[in-house]
Amino acid sequence: MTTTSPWQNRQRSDRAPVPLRHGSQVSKREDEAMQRFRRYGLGQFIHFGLYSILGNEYQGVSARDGAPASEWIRAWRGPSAPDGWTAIYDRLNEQFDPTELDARQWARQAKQLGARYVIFTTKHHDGFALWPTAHSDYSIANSPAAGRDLVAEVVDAYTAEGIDVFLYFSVLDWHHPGYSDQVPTDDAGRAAWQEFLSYTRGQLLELLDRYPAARGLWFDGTWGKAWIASHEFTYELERELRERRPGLIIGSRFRNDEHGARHFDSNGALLGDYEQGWERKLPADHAMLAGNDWDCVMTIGPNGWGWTRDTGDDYLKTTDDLIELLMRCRSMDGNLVINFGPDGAGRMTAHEGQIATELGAWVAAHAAAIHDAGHVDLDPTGMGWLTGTDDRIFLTVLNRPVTGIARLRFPGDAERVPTAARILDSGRELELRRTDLGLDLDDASYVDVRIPAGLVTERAFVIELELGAPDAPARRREAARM
Ligand code: H79
Repeated sequence: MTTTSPWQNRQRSDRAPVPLRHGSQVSKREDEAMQRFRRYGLGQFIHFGLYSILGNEYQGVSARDGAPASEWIRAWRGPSAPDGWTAIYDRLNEQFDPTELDARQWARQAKQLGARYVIFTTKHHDGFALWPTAHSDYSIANSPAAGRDLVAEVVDAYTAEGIDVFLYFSVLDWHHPGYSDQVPTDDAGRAAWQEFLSYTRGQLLELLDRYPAARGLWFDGTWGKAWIASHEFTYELERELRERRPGLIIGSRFRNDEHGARHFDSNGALLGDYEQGWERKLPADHAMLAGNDWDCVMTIGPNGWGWTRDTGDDYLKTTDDLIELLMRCRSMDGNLVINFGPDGAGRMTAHEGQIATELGAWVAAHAAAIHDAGHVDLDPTGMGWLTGTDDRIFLTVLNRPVTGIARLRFPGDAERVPTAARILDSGRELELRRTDLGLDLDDASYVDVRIPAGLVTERAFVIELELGAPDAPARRREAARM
């Protein structure tokens, strides 16, 4: 078996398909749950767990030089790591008590942000379950917060706000004695691994049974060699999860085929309902997605998903950065999921609060261009990102042309062309001309929209173009530039 890069098998349509026992189980879904997924547009990720107590430091010493990320602080190594560090970390359950955590407040903030789904860390790599699982002692039931169930609190509060819930679940587990990165080589190792698989299956079924309102699963930590070798088990488990919860949405990070092909099977078919490989990165263009559903999960700071007490000189993405990312995702039919990392008490940070307010205001004013609008098959404009519906095109202007003219190129035989233009949030009408510039050798026509010189906006603005049948042939080049 070889371990392949997630992207290696993408769109391998030029080859004759090979027979697979554990290939993809699904083709593109059109059911109500997936239709909802396609209209989310914006989501919120929440990373909360034992690591949130620390904020990427311990007793005033920063883990910055020794740990890969704040939520990876258990893996702190090197000179700055405290003596006996992993044992110290593993006992953090004894301090876990998020007394300020009010999931209803989180959900109200997420609503303000304009998020339509939330992905919540039920169990991260450290193995600590935020619900009182029957399958392990390492859970909230064994902490000062015993009696609480954070998964239930989040599912209930967000569902009440009309925000769908996806459960993040890490297969990689630093606490369970049976977890291994390597394929077991002796009987004891195999028995321990089987034990781990049955624990994982138990927790996943338990999550589905306890939280029937949860819509989907967002998997992580599935790159270990032993998990990759367990393709028969994971194939059967996917079947079981789907049977248990019809309509459940499962990400492509869950499993691999018998050749070790992850995300996409050896024939290029997506291994799940949506592409789950876009972690802190974005597709180069819409074409490479081949019509697959996807989301992009993004941190506000640099890599690091749990709370960070001292962000130092880290660059924190601004509202404008996030508007750009959001509209770029929507222009390629994807959802942008912005990560929030509350502190150990359960409080969101001030910067996150600011993003929720500012981005939320922008999203509310431009909702028509975001949730129901998707990819538009027109040339990129360089001015920003295009989204659209059957009868509207939206141009989110991030780079405002100094000419004062926003120009879009349409095929000459387009049956629907812009017939009216306005600024989306204010409704202000804009002058629009369709011209035949003769700028190139094809029969394209160009639509010029005048951006009023007096238009002053604090952030990106959106030009809404109404589509209709062309009422007259495009004007000749004499009419160019109004
Ligand atoms: O939960 C967040 C991350 O903790 C998690 N996914 C997001 C949503 C994540 N964990 N690992 N990764 C993402 C990428 C894996 C990086 C690895 Fe490594 C490279 C694992 C082993 C080699 C970085 C370097 C971590 C340890 C060494």
